Amino acid sequence: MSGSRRRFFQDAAILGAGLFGLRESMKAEEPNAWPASDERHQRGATAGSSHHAQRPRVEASSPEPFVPMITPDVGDLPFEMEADVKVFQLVAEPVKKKIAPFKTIDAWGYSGSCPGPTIQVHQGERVRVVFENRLPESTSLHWHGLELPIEQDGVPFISQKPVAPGEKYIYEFTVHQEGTFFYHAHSAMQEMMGLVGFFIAHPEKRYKPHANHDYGVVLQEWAVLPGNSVPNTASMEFNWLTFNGVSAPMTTPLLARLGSRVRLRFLNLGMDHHPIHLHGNQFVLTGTEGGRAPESSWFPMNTVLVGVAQARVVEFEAKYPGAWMIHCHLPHHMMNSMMDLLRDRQIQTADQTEARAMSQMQTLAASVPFQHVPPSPVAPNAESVPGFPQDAFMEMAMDEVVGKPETYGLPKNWSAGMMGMMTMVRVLPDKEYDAIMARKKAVGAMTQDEHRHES
Ligand SMILES: [Cu+2]
Repeated sequence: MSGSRRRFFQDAAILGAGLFGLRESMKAEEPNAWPASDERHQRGATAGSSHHAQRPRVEASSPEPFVPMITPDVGDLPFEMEADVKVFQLVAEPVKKKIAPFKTIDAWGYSGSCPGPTIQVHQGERVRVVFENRLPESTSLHWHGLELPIEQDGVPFISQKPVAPGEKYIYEFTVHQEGTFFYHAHSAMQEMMGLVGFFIAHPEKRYKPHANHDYGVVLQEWAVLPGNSVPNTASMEFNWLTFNGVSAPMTTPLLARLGSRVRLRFLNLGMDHHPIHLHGNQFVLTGTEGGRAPESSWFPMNTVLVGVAQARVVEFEAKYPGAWMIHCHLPHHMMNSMMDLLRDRQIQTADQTEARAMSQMQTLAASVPFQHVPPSPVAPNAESVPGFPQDAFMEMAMDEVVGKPETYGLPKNWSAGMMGMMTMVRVLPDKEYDAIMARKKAVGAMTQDEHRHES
C-alpha cells in the first residue's frame, strides 16, 4: 500500500494548484457535516451532560461532583429516569459514516453513530439499557470492565442467548465502580465494523485534583480497499485510522481554557496498539480501564500506549497557549489512504511525464472535494536524491471543508499538517476561548433554526 501511495504522491508532484479546485457542489454540501455532530452534543446537553463542561469556571464553583465527558464528533446517548433507574435506548444498526470529507464507509454502529454514543452514569446508579438489534445478524452487548452479575455480561451462548435481528434485550445493573469503561459487541468481526462506545461512570466523590475539561477519544482502524465502502474485517493492514470515527483533519479540536486542568480518555478496540503522544506538555496517567489510579502511582510522560481493549486516562495542566497536537505516533497511523480518490484505480507509474499518469491525475483533480495547496518547496536537485520524495507533496489542505467553530483562528493551511489518528488540544486564553464558545453557540442556534424550517 505504501508503495502505491508513494507513487501517488510522486505523481501528485506534477500538479499545480490550478488543477485542484474546490467544487462548488461539495462546498454547498459540507455545512451539514458539523452541525449534525453538534446537534448530537445538544441532545447530550439536554440529557444533562456537555453543557457544563464547556464552562469550566462555572462548573468549578458548582457542587456537582463531576465534569461530564465530551466525546467530540460523537456525542452522548440520551436517557430518561424511571423512578431511580437511568434508562437508555440503544440500537445496533448499519451506519453510513463519513470518515473524511471524500470518504464515506458502510460501518456498523449504535443509534446512528459510529463509534456508538457515549453512555454517562454515576457510580452507584441503577442502569437499564433497552437494546434493539437492527443488524442483519445476531449480536449482544458486553460491558467491558464492569463488575456485573454473569447474566449481564453479554457473551453469546455463555451468559445469554444471542439477540436475534429485530429482537430487543434488556440489560439492567447497578454500577458500583467509577471509571472509563466501554460497551461493545462480543463478536470479533462485529467489533471491527465499529460496534463500540464509551461507558463512563463518574465517581461519587469528585476526583482530586479536579479536572475542568474531560474529553473522550475512541481509537479505531479500518481496511477499506479502493472503490469499496465496506471495511474488510479480515484484513490485518489498515489504511484508515480514526479518532471518534473521523480521520484528521476532520477531527474536532479539543478546547481548553488556559490555566485549566484537562482530562483525556482514550479507548482502543482495534487490531493495533497506539502510542498516543501529546505535544508541548507533560501528563500523568490517572486511570485505566480498571478505574482511577492512586496519585502515588502517577509519573510524568507525554506518550501513552493504549493497547487493544484498554482505556488510558491522562491529565495535564493547560499552562501553555497554543494548538498542541495529539496523535498516534506509529508513522503509518499518521496518514490517510489517498487511493480512494481514484476510485478503483491506483496510479502505478512513477513516470511523471507519462501520458496515462497525467490523465489519471487530471481525473483525480476534477474529483477531489477540497482545495489543493501547492506543495511546500523542494530542492532544485530533489529528483537526483535517492529516496525522494517522502513527505513532499503529501500536504493537502482542506481548511474550508473541515472548518467549524473549534478550528476558528488556526493558521491558514493548518489542515495540511493533519492526517490519520490526529487531533489537537487548543489551549486558549479567556478571550479566544470565549469567542469560540460564542461561535459554537451561534452555530447550535443556526442548526436548530434549520431544523425548525425543515419540520
Ligand atoms: Cu496507532
